[in-house]
Amino acid sequence: MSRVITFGTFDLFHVGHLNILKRAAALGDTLIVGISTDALNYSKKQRNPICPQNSRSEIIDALKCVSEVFYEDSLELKRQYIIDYKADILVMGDDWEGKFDEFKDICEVIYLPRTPSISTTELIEIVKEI
Ligand code: C2G
Repeated sequence: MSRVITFGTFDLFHVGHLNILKRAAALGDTLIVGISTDALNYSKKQRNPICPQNSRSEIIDALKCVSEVFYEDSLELKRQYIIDYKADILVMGDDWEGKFDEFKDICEVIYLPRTPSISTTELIEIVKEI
């Protein structure tokens, strides 16, 4: 039984998010998803996500490919989350390529190619222009 973990904000949920979650789930038996809190997002990007953390978490939790969700409160706790959730594999999109290699001592680290031509930032820009 192998356990896969991934992390993300998943704001304005779109098909790029779905693709990575499905592909991550296919690498093991159980997919656990750490959802960045609103506070963590604010500290990283100086803006709150459009959708609050409870809505983002509810959407991810409702997906067939996801077994469990939790809140990611701090980037510094990633090692602890991997240990606590007994993850065998960490999956991230390749915009994070190389950034999590430090965890290769406790799990396998896999970067999957991002889905082209869609992102939350682009969606916000498109909606703004309408
Ligand atoms: N993603 C993707 N294709 C896209 C857009 C996003 O594969 N077109 C992937 C990202 O690579 C990431 C996941 O979807 O693995 C979630 O993306 P974001 O919500 O943008 O996550 P981010 O804000 O990068 O948060 O601890 C790390 C952070 O929590 C990651």
